[in-house]
Amino acid sequence: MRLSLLIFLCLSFSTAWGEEKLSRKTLRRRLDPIVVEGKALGPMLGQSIDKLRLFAMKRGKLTVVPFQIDEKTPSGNYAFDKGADTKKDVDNGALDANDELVFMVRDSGGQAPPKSLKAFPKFVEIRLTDPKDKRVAWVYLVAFKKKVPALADVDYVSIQFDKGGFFNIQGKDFITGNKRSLGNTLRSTSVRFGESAKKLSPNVIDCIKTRAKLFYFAISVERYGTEMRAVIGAYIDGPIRVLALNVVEVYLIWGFWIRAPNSLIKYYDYGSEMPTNMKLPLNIDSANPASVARLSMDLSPRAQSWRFYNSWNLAPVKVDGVMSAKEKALKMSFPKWNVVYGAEGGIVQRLRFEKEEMTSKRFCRLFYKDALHERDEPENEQGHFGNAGFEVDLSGLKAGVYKGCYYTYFKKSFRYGDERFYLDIVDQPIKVKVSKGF
Ligand SMILES: [Ca+2]
Ligand SMILES: [Ca+2]
Ligand SMILES: [Ca+2]
Ligand SMILES: [Ca+2]
Repeated sequence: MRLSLLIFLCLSFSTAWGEEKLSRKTLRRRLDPIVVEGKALGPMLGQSIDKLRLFAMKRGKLTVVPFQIDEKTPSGNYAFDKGADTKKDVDNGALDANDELVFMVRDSGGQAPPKSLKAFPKFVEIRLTDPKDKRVAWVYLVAFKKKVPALADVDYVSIQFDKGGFFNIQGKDFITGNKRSLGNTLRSTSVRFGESAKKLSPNVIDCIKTRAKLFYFAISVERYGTEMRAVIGAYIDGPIRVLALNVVEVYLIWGFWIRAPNSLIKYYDYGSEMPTNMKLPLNIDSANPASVARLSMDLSPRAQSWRFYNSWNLAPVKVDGVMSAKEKALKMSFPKWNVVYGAEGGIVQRLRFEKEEMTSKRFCRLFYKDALHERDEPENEQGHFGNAGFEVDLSGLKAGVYKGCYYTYFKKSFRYGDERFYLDIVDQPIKVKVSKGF
């Protein structure tokens, strides 16, 4: 009798403890944005977006956390509400299958006990799991009928345009802009680190550089960033991300333009993602020399005592405007990622394609030059200064659409190895599971 009572006590104790353990937030990741398509949010479909709020358990209390819902039109374009070429969804502000719920993983919390959810008219539970270590966290999307709680007072990232059409993007650790690059949103010309506009480092970059050397019917065509048209057509500026429609065109030859239809720039508080659909209007020769496109970031000599390293060259080399023996001996294979960093901060860059063979062709490689005396127009500060990026071999590509994405992450107080937190965003995407509320 006494024994069975003891066993009973043990069992009930372990169950209670088990539940408690289960419901705690264990997820450690902080940087990742979470994007959930409407179609995964079943019971919330058709609800008015105005009346939705996202909650997380914080210190034992369900608290409103920052989120945004980006609507998409039936044809799959974002419903940009600002700028020149705005679009509207057709369902009068309701959540539907192709709209997107977006929030930051850091705002998640523990699992809410059922009694704390009783007051919610309608909700779904969203569980987040890190695929690497199985750590978990939760948020709750709630649809209200009448009394809707206030939104969280947080704006992680914002975009400001000035009269000339130039813009600045402010994230957590940085401000970037294209002030010195007329009419080309791809060519950022400024990166400054700091938490507020008042306390910023000097601008550490010269500019982002794009180059294409193509062979078409054995005619060599060279194109520089200045011959591109890239403008922000329309945009969404929410608390979690800025989405801008990037209209990119590169004049090729004989009236042909390489167009990048529906290309976007997504800015989060840690940096940018630039998914680009490159539409080649014609077949490119499989010639020797190769047709190559280059994308790189040239630093400014103001970036003093900065270093470069990457996925194939883990020992940092000195950025000082001179190619050292170590720099000349860098392994030039196409990098999984590149890092430049110094006292002001660090910048991680990645270029990935939907089809991996795009980066495994013969002339795909690292681009790296640290040679201040060698001009590399167009530029604001003469010469290559830790100019690091990617060269993609376009030889033999057939006409068609090629999908890729260019990622740039900015971090102040960057320490060697910090890139690992950013690489997980794409390499180890957080798993999302939505369950119906009772
Ligand atoms: Ca929609
Ligand atoms: Ca909608
Ligand atoms: Ca050097
Ligand atoms: Ca330069």
